[in-house]
Amino acid sequence: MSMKIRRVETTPFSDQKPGTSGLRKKVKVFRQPHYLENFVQAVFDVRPSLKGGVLVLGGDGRYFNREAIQIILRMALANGVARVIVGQGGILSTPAASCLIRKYKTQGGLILSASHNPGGPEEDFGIKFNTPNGGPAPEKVTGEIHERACEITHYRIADIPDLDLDTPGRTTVGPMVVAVVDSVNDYAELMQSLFDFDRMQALFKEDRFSMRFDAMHAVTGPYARRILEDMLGAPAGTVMNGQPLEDFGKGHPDPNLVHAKGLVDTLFRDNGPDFGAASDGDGDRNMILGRHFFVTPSDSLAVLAANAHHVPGYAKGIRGIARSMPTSQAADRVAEKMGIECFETPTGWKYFGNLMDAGRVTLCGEESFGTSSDHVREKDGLWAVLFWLNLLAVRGESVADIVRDHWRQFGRDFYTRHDYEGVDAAQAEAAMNQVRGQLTALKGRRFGDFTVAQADDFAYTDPVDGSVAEGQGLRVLFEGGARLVFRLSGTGTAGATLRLYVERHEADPARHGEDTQEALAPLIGIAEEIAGIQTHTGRETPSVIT
Ligand code: G16
Repeated sequence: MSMKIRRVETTPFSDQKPGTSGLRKKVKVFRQPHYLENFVQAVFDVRPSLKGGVLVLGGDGRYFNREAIQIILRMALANGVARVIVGQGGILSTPAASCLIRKYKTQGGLILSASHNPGGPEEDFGIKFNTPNGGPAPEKVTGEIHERACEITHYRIADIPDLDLDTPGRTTVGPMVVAVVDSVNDYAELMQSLFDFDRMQALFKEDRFSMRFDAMHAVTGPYARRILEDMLGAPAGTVMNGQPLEDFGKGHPDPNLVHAKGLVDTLFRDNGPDFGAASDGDGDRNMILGRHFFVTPSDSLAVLAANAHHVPGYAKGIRGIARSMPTSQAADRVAEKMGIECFETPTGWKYFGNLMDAGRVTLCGEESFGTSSDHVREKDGLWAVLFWLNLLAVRGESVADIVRDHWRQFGRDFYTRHDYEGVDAAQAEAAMNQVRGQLTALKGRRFGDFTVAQADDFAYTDPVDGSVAEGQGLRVLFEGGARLVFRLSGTGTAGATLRLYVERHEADPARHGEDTQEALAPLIGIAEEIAGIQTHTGRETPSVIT
């Protein structure tokens, strides 16, 4: 193959700062000349180990995925990468990419996704670099990438024709090997090593049990079909919307009560399936439903931790649990009872990496529909679904009964998140500033039954490397453990998204059946009193309530 390497002059873009999870922008932004190339070159520049090393490459199949992969392959060649492992058809779920990066001891990976954000020519695209531990690059590395992108003057790219991404096998391009691998195999093998596939198979043989998995036309379709239907014997049709589409069928691939409404309706009808689950654009999020029952992600983490001994991969015990700050304190109660460490980190999976690498935590979770363990260094949607399935097979109880039983033991942490999406950035900032301005004065103040014990701007010192992350969300902590958290999302691509997180613990089992919004209504009222979100934004209701 003829091959010419070009050095292309370029100028920096001012907006290439990775957010909560990589660089996410509109497709139009990514398609500007040099835009993707600048960012990718910045990664190669700050990660010299990629020269002569191995890179994992794949994405969630959204619009521009294939084109971006071809560009990155040409740049990998020009930058001296020895081998690139690419998912067939350019497809790799985020957890599957993490699995490959670790399993083949590579120098890292580039994952192309804007996660739960919609896809299509007018919608979103994203790219992030994961380090050799398989996890999203920590703040220090994303900072270096950003700095480099701000001073870039040229990038290197090879002139070669597009490579075939659809046929598994190895191709040699000049000095570089491109290995196109089955997107599912290695990941499915890892799942087999953690879960009791025999018991789950037996569950599907019972006529009494049925399940629906909504892949939302996103990346988990092929993974869920292979594992649930082919390997575990779930009937065909168990996986809904299983064909990955470039625009996710015009849907919003975010597994929550609003965007996975079809699945929710199916589970909430009479005689619906016993178990329902969904995953997002890139396969790292999960939503868990029982018949007539929604499991909050915070509760899910706590239930999985308390039941880990039922699952082969965790039967020997779990070392510790970590949760993001806005995630409810349900998991803390489990950790306390088990006598293991529990960590509270800022929002963003990258903050769990050090704790897992140091062997201090086994399970991690976030309120934003993310749960996983140290089997990879990403959150893992299908893993969480299989964990639940394994649990259902062992305990022989319904999802609702398992959760209610958990509440009886630990009390219930009523929890909700109110999102105000696409609001004007200045208005969102005004609401945040209103809270920030009161932080010192709030301490000791009474609002009805609630007295403020502490109010602060959350900062985190990583216990492993001592790095500090500041400005991670405004917390109002009440006596007795109730909390309000105000935060601006770091994953949006248009305007600002303001998130309000509300929680309170209820020990009395007689009150566990209350409606969440009603149980939290007094606190929601206090939040408005403190932040004036609706006054500042002119919105009467949140865009999404989970
Ligand atoms: C990303 C991060 C998560 C984070 C979530 C929400 O998820 O990986 O750690 O909790 O965004 O973040 P924010 O509240 O800043 O929007 P994903 O699934 O989009 O990669």
